[in-house]
Amino acid sequence: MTQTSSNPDLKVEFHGASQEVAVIRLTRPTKRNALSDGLILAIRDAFENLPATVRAAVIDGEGPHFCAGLDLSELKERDAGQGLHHSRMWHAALERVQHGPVPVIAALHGAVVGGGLELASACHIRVADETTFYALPEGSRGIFVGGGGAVRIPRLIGAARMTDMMLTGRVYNAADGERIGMAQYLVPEGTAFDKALELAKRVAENAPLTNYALMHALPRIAEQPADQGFFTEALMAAIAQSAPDAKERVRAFLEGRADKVRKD
Ligand code: 1HE
Repeated sequence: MTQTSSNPDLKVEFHGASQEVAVIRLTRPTKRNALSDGLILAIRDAFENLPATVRAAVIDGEGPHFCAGLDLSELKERDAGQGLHHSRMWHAALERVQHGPVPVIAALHGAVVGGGLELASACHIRVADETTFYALPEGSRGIFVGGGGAVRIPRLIGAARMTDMMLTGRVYNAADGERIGMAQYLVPEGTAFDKALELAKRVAENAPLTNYALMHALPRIAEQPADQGFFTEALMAAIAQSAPDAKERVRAFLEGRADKVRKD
């Protein structure tokens, strides 16, 4: 099933037996999926309006590049106040990706640059194929990140690496990107979407409260001082294990009805 978006540069489709995976695709390949204001708002709207059947999402980009970042043709003269509101609009949209209803898996290929890397860093899992490259050309364009990159990217790769990328224009290839933490998976050319969809179907099978805890509790716990983190963890653990779904899943394992952990 395909749901039309209010913006022609974004398509939303549903996959899986019960339409449990939403695929949100940037469809502006002639402009390398550059993110216009309209496209950023369409991403926000897509996550705000996901049907209740959806348990996981994939973000993909049509064509050879995932996303070339901010649509530079829209970067006209803005005064300081307009610039502030523009950045806050990106924040609101990417907040819906990171803290929306379901885990999001990015299928990366080709350019993942500028605002494209900011979008990718708001996702929960990044799968990159061998053509992927990462850059933050903001430094050479005389601007700064504004889509949450200053908060999210250092948490993936460290502030020192991000500083180097922006000061020197350093570009990381797919293998080095995976090594430093840009992506959790590195796959052969042309297979990032298939791998992301496979992972999304698996994520969709989890208990919803487990996925909720991973999206909403874990990042907060990671930011807390240890003593508070242990306490928040205990609260989240108690809530998750008290759900009927958790009790049934544990019973299924004890009765030999559930998969064992396997190394392959
Ligand atoms: C664009 C954009 C864009 C391409 N805004 N139009 N981002 C950047 O600084 C990256 C700029 N883009 C590039 O470096 C390259 O385009 C790519 C490496 C991504 C791809 O190269 P290539 O050779 O495949 O494509 P191309 O020929 O450069 O681009 C094809 C068309 O897309 C061309 O338009 P055309 O009308 O001449 O065909 C390009 O102008 C257009 N295009 N990228 C507008 N970004 C919240 S703050 C975030 C701040 C940022 O993201 S700054 C970083 C912006």
